[in-house]
Amino acid sequence: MADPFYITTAISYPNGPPHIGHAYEAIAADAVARFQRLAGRDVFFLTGTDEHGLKMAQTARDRGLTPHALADEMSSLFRAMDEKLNVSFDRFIRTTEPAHHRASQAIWQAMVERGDLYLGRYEGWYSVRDEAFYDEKELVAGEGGERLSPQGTPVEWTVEESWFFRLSAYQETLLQHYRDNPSFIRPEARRNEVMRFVEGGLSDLSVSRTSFDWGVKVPGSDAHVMYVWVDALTNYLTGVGYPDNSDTYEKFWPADLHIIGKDIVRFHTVYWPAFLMSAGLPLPRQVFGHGFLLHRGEKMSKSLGNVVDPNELAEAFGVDPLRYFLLRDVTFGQDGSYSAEAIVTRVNADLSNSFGNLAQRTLSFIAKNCEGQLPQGGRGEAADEDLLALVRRTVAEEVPAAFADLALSQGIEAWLRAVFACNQYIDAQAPWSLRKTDPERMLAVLATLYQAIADLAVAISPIIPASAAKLLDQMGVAEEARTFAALADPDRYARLAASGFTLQPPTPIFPRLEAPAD
Ligand code: ME8
Repeated sequence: MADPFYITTAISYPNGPPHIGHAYEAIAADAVARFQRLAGRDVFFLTGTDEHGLKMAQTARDRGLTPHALADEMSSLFRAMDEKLNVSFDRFIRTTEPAHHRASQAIWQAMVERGDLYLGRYEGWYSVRDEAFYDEKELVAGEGGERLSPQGTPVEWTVEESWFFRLSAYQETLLQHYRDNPSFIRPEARRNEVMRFVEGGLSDLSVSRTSFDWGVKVPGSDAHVMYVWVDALTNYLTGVGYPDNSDTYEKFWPADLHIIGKDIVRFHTVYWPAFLMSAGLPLPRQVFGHGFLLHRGEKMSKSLGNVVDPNELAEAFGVDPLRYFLLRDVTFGQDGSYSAEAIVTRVNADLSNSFGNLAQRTLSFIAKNCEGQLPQGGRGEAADEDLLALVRRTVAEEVPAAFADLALSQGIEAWLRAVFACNQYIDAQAPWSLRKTDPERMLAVLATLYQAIADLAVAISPIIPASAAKLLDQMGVAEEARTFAALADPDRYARLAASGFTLQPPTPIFPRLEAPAD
């Protein structure tokens, strides 16, 4: 039985359409999910929308809609974006689903039973944009002297009856957990921030609201709805069947990896593990806080007019070029910048000119000069074995090690180095000259290149799945042979060559992109 691997993204607020930051997170998580599938894990990949809370209620009111109607409209755009970007989720969860209400009430009840919830009165600052409570000492002054949250969003003074969660009781247990599990919070810089924050002391957390009713009802306390983060975080349990379906829950919980943005690390690494400990449930193995995507180095905001629709980018450049750019140019865990020019430059250099050109020249040459038959035999030389050994090391060791460690851009760089080595090899061996001078040698060169290209296509498939599949289809590599385990089979090429597969004249996989007009 394959080892389970449970991966999640954050669930997005559907108070507006998705932006490129949402696309980035979905694509990164998808690459990891696809990589783990190729590595033989039994993957469950959860994503979805976070539909409760004051932000949703206020946006709906401004638009003259019910919150539910707003959530329906926008959630479908998130789902459509995921489908367009080839995000291979196993479940798209919506927190308005009845199953999710049951899960949230079940974890709430477990926290009650532990004695960690008590009724009190909240007086303090709340940011609707962040859906977060802040201590006075965390606030910063805005340009006009007004109080702002540390994220720069407006805060309002809030006074209401509220249920509280005894977060203060978990300070030491949390710190001990971080110390015992150094990879619980990644990257390292985020772990340090969280540890400083928790060492500074934890206040009990207000976990219910009475001033509006758009949320999950608190069991036995009808005037209260749960604070949106309590129900939002619980989506990770609902997603695998808690509390109704114990089989999938037992199989996949605890999650292996929560992929989220850096702005919500505190919710995932302080509140979430504390709720789980209180409820007596196991903790996720790892939380990875990725960086923010900036447009030409600027934060995206509606007032700057640079909130880019990911669907438009995918239309303009293609899904795989966009995926490749985001995962190659942005070091996972750090902030990154994008622009149309940067996408065009990167994709043309790496995909069109390097990998695409390598595949296109090799395959069309074979289709034309070997009557479509895969080259076999011929006179091998040391250079062939050297190249294949380098490719093997790349696809069997470097790329999987980097991807498993979430060093996505490093894995891609290792892959690209092997592509460059193939291009050097083809230039040095010049099969087009050998055709007349030494056809026996030509056969060995072409066979070497064919194997190298097929293996490189498999290894990069988590990043550019549709293009890799198209290329492997053209090359006759069977679907079941597109895994890391299959790459370890030394006879795979000989079997394919002997299968009688006929290579048709190929169509280019990565057409060159045009620079944008303006
Ligand atoms: O935070 N670049 O929802 P959200 C990269 N509902 N990532 C970005 C980004 C950017 N410019 N802007 C946002 C929420 N993100 C909550 C999550 S999880 C139980 C609840 C990331 O729609 C952000 O960091 O504001 C988060 O991980 C995700 O997009 C959804 O953000």
